[in-house]
Amino acid sequence: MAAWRSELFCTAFNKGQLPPESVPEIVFLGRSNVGKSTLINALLERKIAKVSSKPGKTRSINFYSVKAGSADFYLVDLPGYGYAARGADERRGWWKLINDYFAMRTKISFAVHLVDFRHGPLANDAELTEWLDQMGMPRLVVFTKTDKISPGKRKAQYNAHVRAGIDSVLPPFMTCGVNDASMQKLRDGIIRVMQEMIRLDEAEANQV
Ligand SMILES: Nc1nc2c(ncn2[C@@H]2O[C@H](COP(=O)(O)OP(=O)(O)OP(=O)(O)O)[C@@H](O)[C@H]2O)c(=O)[nH]1
Ligand SMILES: [Mg+2]
Repeated sequence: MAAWRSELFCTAFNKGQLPPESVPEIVFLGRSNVGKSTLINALLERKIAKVSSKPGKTRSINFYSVKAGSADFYLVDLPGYGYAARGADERRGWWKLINDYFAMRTKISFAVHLVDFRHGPLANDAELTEWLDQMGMPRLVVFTKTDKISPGKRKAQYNAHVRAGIDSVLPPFMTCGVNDASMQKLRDGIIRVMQEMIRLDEAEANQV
């Protein structure tokens, strides 16, 4: 598989700042502090997205343009949801930004939904899942922070999460954003899902 070349393409704090649509957009979503920006840095092998131990670090929609061989796409880092310390106004602002983004864009390929491996999907993850389902948005589930569970317990934990019911276009990936052993598998998975989405879109377009 070709190496990924990337740059920060655009930072949007409101819908007026979103870039023109061009290549497929792969959107990273998940609770605040789950590790979205860390995972993007690991995938891109650069410290390009800002990371913090305090929830609520990413406040804008950040578009990273990626070239992987002949494939061009954006990885889109969204602010996390469920950050309790935010006031009601800020939470409303968050929903507005995210809603505007999903409502306005026609090139969103699929969502990468990050879930903390220690807890599995929580109530607001279920809310997000339902919201994505209502939009018919495909979802790839990625577990983060797997290093926080001892290696001997990981398999049982994985099976327990899957048994509890996880809907994902591929079996959920296990990742640790601070160690890139798991990243090549995820890079390959992301490209595979994106190509499948392009194939489905083309098949649909040919039917009409
Ligand atoms: N041990 C461990 N720590 C991680 C992992 N991924 C992220 N972290 C840590 O978790 C914290 C939050 O990471 P971020 O990447 O900023 O999380 P985020 O989801 O982008 O957060 P928001 O921007 O607030 O939505 C940081 O202290 C990271 O170093 C992981 O796989 N393992
Ligand atoms: Mg972030």
